[in-house]
Amino acid sequence: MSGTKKTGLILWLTLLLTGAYAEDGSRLWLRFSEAKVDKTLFSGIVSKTDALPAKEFGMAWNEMTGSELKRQAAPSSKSLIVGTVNDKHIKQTGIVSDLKNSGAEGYIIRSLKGDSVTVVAANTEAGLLYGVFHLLRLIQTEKFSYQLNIKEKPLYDVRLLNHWDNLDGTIERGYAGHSIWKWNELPGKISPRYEEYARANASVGINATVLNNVNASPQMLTKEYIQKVQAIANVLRPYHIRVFLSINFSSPKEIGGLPTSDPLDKNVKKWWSDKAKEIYKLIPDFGGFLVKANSEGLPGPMDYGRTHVDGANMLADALKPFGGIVMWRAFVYEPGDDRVKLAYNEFHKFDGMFRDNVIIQVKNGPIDFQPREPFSPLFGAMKKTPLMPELQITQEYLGQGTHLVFLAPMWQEFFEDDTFARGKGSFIAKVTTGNIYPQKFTAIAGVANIGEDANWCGHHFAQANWYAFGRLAWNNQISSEQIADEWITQTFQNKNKRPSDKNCWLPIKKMMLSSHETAVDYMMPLGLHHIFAWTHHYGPEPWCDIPGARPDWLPVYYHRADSVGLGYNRTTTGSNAVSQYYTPLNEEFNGLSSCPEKYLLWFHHVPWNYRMKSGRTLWDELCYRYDNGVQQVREYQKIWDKSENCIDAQRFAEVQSKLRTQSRDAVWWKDACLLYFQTFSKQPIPYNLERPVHELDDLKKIKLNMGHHN
Ligand code: BDP
Repeated sequence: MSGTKKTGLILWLTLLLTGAYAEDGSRLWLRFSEAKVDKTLFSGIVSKTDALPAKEFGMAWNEMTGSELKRQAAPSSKSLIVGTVNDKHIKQTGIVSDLKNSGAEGYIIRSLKGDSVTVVAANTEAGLLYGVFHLLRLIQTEKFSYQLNIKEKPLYDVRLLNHWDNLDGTIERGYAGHSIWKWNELPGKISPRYEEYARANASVGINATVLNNVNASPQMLTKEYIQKVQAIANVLRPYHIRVFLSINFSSPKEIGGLPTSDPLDKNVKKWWSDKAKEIYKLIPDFGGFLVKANSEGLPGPMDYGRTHVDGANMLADALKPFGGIVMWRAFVYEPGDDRVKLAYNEFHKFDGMFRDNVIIQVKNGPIDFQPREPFSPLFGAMKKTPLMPELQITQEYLGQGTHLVFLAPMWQEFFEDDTFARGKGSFIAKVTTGNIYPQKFTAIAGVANIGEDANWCGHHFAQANWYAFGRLAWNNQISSEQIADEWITQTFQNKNKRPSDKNCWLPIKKMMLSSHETAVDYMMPLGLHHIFAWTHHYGPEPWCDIPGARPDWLPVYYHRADSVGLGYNRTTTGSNAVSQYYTPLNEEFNGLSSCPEKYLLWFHHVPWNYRMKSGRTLWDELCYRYDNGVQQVREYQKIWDKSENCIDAQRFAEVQSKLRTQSRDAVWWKDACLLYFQTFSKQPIPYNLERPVHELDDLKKIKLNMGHHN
């Protein structure tokens, strides 16, 4: 090796070991070099040398301590033992019988009495990998001890990301740059990011991914692309991440040369069976298909007079011999009746008619990832059909790549909602994990917010939403507060700022935990929804009413403001969407005074002078909510600026700048909505509140050029 090369290597190693990386957010929450770890915590590791979990631990240990964790043939005092039930050292610990009900992904982390030995044990290597990442998290957050006794297994079987990535590298509703999947380079060239992606997902328990957009190109299933998918699957496999694909229902016609894609046509069936065979030959652990059919103009079985059942079952039959599943989306709505009711009406009648390898993927709310929605009434309504929640990690309707909005509290609210499907206590958390009606398998999806930006997610705090999704998919009972704590400590800690430094992290945690409610306040409080600007869904456009456009894509359809009041009457005297919920929830939503105020304008058309619980009129309350949203964002700016000495310069500056935009946007939202609704209420904004700083006419002229179709 030449002298300069050697110096280069040494420099590189020093940088690696001292943790002097650029603080661009690329290391996500896996910043092991920043953890403060006593080198003598473990004396060595007892594990199979070629096992990935042990390797991952070893790498992290190197980063944390700057030294190698030596391998031991047999445990001694302070050893770390990492192994499956087949390893002799695990057998000797007596843990094996405790792993009986841990399944393929569960694990135990236990300190053995006496000589401070720590054991990570599981039935399979997948379980072991999750166990190792749990142990690392404990060390990173300074929660490790020699008195551990942890037993975990995931609540959902399939915990998957849905990438809405197109084959040309663009991402539908993506705000972090282009796609990380480099289709034009694959399969020859493998980006190093694929493995980093796999590691990050495994570290939070995500075990599956759909690589392409639900608005799927038929190209995806060509031989050429399946080979590219195979190359990605090969990188993800060691991290126990299975690959799925979104498919276009017209594929047999588009790329198969058939005259039809009718699901009952025997040539069409054969085409799909052959296609499945072709895929599984290259990707033996391929997960299956995600399908958006007869939705927003996409093809589907109804084009041939067939039903969703016909379409889903045909695909299920093709995948069945290989163990694949079909995730069939319930996101369907045709212009006509109240959009809120459509998915329920279309799907609940099919209960019990799907094959046992079909699962219906349902968005958390009945419309479309609005800042706040009541849960979709399909949850709990389908008793004999597995359902999986679809959450949106990418912030399409929540400030996109710019606003700081931590989504865990919103998802927690969803999991805690009671469907009353089998009486009180039928929470979504239970319904969707097969604890109310048995489900052969369970799953949960999150629409990814990942792109090729250095920090992966566009906004540094958007990483917390990826992290939170993984943690909740593992266990939907973890509190938002715990998730925020874990994430902040791992993501922002540095050698000088310890997790115990409350002054640094507490205000940031408070900011995160209130940030969703804040966004709801400055965008759409009290049950307002879908008053976004046409196409891009970033800013406000409550006045938007384009002649000839689909009414259910227009804000005026949703808010129904008039001289009497505001909101959509979905009670028994209106569209009667309330009737899709079980008693007593339907009655609670139906009553003006019993309806939770956070959903008031979702279910009721409310007079401007209606008295709210605060004693204010609806109009005044609306003004207060918008104003509160603005004030809160300003508080966040203060919190952030005060934490300057806790955060590295680069991430500090980047978040600071985004908060400034968010603060201006909040005022934009408030002024736009209040000035517009004021043209109906004809009442003054309460005089103790800040005055608008915009003219309504100017706001109406804003046209952001952000693209997109609806
Ligand atoms: C909406 C998005 C649109 C998606 C659609 C879907 O605006 O881009 O294609 O949902 O989920 O949220 O299919």
